[in-house]
Amino acid sequence: MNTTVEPFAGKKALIIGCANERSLAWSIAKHLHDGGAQCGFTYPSPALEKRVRPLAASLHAPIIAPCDVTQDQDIDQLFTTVKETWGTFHILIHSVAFADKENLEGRFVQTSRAGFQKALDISAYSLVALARGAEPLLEPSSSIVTLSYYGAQKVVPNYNVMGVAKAALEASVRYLAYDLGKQKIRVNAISAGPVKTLAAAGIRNFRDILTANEEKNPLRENIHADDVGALAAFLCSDQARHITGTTMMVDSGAHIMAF
Ligand code: IMJ
Repeated sequence: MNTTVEPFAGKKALIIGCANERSLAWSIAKHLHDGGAQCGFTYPSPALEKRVRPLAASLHAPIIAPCDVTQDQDIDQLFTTVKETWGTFHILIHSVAFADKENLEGRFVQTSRAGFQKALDISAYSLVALARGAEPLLEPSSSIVTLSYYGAQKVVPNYNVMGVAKAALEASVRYLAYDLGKQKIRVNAISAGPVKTLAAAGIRNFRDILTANEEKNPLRENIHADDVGALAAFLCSDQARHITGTTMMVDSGAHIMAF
């Protein structure tokens, strides 16, 4: 078993935000598992538990734990479970975002205080809280990876408060990378092009967004969940041992275009 074939042999990965088989987090879990990693999963609600259990079981996950990332007690309990099951671990995947639907259409200026706080709490602060909980259990040379989107950096119509939340997330990646660097823990974000996942469900004109993106990006192709899985696996591997604090784009080059 050489390290090229099994880069994650003996490694343990905690996956936060796998909702179903289309989730980017699921693709990441499969890539890590293919590389020899053990994967543990969390779910935020009984409804999603039903979707996650069979996926987790198919990878023989030793951890399938509840965690509502807005609840400090849930996060504490999660890491108690991780400590009991694994002792220490090596990879934390954060693939969590939520804003109220009413804040993902119309004018950003109309975003309520409560809507803004909810989006930032679930989509950005959760990374900080999870990183803090994970820190004492993460081995040196561990990796934390989160998921972002280009709406953090430029205006994407209707992305609205999620753009602000992803900007906070990408900045949090940099500050966490600085803090955790001392323990040789790396923190990076993947900014993925549009993919039809649960996070895209119900987004107005999402099909049109996919079509337009496909016509305009340099490669004239939309990305696949597998592209995200492959980049996450790279970022978690020893190949990326000196990469931290970055946001890497997997978007067929869309971000280089002026329009
Ligand atoms: C989401 C909204 C508007 C435009 C969008 C998206 N584009 C893309 C997305 C162009 C690619 C998907 N995306 C990158 C997200 O981060 C989605 C987050 C999200 C989605 C929902 C849908 C259902 C809901 N709340 C949500 N909160 C966050 O109720």
